[in-house]
Amino acid sequence: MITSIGAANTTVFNDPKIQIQRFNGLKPCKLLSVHGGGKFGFSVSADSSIVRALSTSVKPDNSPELKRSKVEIIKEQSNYIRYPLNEELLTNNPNINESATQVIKFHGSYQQTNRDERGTKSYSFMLRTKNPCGKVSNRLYLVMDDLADQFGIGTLRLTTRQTFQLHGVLKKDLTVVMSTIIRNMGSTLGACGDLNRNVLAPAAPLSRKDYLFAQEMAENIAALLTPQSGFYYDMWVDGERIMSAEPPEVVKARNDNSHGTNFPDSAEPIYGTQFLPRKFKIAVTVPTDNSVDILTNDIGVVIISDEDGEPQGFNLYVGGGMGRTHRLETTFPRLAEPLGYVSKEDILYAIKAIVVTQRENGRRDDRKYSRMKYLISSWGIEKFRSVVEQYYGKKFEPFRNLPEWEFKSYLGWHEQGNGHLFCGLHVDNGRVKGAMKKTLREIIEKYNLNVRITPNQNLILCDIRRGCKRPITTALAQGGLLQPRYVDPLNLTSMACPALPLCPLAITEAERGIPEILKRVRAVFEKVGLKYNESVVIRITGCPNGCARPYMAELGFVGDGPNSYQIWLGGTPNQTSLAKCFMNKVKVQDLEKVLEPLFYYWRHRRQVKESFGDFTSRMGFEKLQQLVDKWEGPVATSSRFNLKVFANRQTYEAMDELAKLENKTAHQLAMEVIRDYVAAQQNGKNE
Ligand code: SRM
Ligand code: SF4
Repeated sequence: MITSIGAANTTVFNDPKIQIQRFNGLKPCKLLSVHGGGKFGFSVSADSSIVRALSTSVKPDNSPELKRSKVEIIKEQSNYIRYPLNEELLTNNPNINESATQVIKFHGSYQQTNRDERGTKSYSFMLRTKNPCGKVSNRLYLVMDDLADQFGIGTLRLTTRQTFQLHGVLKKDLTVVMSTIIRNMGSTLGACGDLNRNVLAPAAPLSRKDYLFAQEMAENIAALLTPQSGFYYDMWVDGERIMSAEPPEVVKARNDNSHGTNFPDSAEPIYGTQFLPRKFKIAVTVPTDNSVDILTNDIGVVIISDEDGEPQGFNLYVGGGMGRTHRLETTFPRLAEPLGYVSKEDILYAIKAIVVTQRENGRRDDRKYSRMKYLISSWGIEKFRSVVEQYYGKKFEPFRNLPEWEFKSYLGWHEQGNGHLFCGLHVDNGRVKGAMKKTLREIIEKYNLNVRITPNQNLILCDIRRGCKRPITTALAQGGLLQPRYVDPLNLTSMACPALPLCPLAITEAERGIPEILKRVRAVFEKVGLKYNESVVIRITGCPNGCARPYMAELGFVGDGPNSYQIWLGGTPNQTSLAKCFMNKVKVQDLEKVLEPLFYYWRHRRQVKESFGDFTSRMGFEKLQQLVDKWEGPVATSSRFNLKVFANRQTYEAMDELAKLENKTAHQLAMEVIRDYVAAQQNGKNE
């Protein structure tokens, strides 16, 4: 038995108001090491899948204490994420101090300023919810919609991790907004901060065994890794714990300390006082469904079912992540890699073992290198696996074979499989606003619908009775929420992060810039003769942190200066390969100089059904660079024919109104409708 893991001592800090239980949170890792040597707490027997904890004496660890980042000290002195936020909330200042800014993240909020405004800073708070598998109850949706109007900037943001963001909440309103969310069975606990973030799972409300199981697992993993010390409820609802009951297997797995994972007497048995070195991200899915961008997560969990479709266990991937720093090659985006297979009874224990391995070994001195991807990169997967196995108490079985991944958007109308329908709606960059927000609210309220947020910033209306399909479709169209066939295919798969004006890390525009960029890409498509229904996955971020996962896109734009972007190429439509940086500092006004030759040669030199991403990877950057450098415009072809359209006034005005909602001209929209119609007729003929 390893007695020193989790042993607590009490430290009283200078401030008399805080007495802190300080655990050896940073130390127990030193007891563990991998195979061989003198100071190990575990041994792995070669012929057995069982790893046993040993009661051998452990050499004292004399290695010098590593430097710790500022945030580590703030966490340690926060009395489990309370101080100094509790005091800062009581002042009349519009903002909170630096330490409280770090602490409030664990409560699900970021302090921000409006970067469009010059002079005095106007402070506000962004709140982010936690919604495992994107599930949002009817009641919570309506509450969030109201809160956005009453206390926010009048919009809701659907995020790339299936949550809501509410921007623009003033400090004086924080308690009322937080408590309203909590009392309506929502939560922002741990939506930000150094802990497990929202757990992704396919948003489709299909009543298939594997999908239901994936969603249940996402909820259980989220519960397992939810903070336990009560700071959230103390801060916002006077300590009243308003939460759903946890499944007993989750409580059992959390409290289990058979393999030295826990701080046994701590208010945070898994996290201790220091929580994790950095944010931590998990996604669960079923084979083929890569709607969750599985390989970009710290842990990717894939359900493995038997021939009768009965879930049996899970494949685990580890070590994905997107964030990087410009011109610092030691930081990089990384794809998760296979770790192994676990049976369904063991999954929570395996997840805990991985989290604890990162807790104990992830770097805490420099936050740029604290994500688990850097630990795995430096150790290699074999060493990582064997350390995890020590905390898990078993060996992983070999990773099971998986079929190809597909991107599934779930847009449009679908059967749920239980007699009801669901309808996936494309929401440009996840921003729910204006007429569309009003319409959505009316529909969700009138038909009493639950919703799901997708990892692609879209929304799914669930549990719709068949008879309601027609009136809902009409109401949606009137609010500008068009069925996918009426949305430009480029928009359907594109994403942009919020960036300016509120994100403090933004270097340039993303959400506000993308409509114009997509229009220009469409124009380039037309110029080089690409068909309307051909598409590429485009993702834009205002900085290299990669919030809209641009490094998985076929064409990624990553802000690297005012009005300039890096161009990343080589991702695939199913998000399974990592893009590479093709060009730096391309000014936004010069994008066509790069895109025109790339799209022109894709059109003319691609292999049958070759995607843009695969084409750019096959050609190689050297060749592509030559093509861009030598580009003098497309060889004149007769790819554009003039088609004049005349309409009566009523039709024109209706068209114009619809077009404005989509930020287009009436002529552009008319051409799209005609093109769609002709394509559909042609497809019909070919079938
Ligand atoms: Fe992110 C920081 C927005 C998903 C990597 N992200 C931020 C902050 C909070 C800026 C800050 O630290 O002050 C942004 C707030 C902007 C605003 O005004 O709203 C922000 N991130 C977002 C969202 C809203 C983008 C979106 O378009 O939806 C996503 C919210 C997710 C959620 O609901 O939990 C969001 N962020 C992501 C993702 C994608 C994902 O998780 O699948 C990533 C890349 C994956 C990863 O983590 O490796 C991501 N965000 C980052 C990073 C870089 C982390 C790193 O490892 O280096 C930062 C900066 C940081 O943590 O220091 C960051
Ligand atoms: Fe902000 Fe950068 Fe994330 Fe965009 S990618 S939201 S600019 S941190």
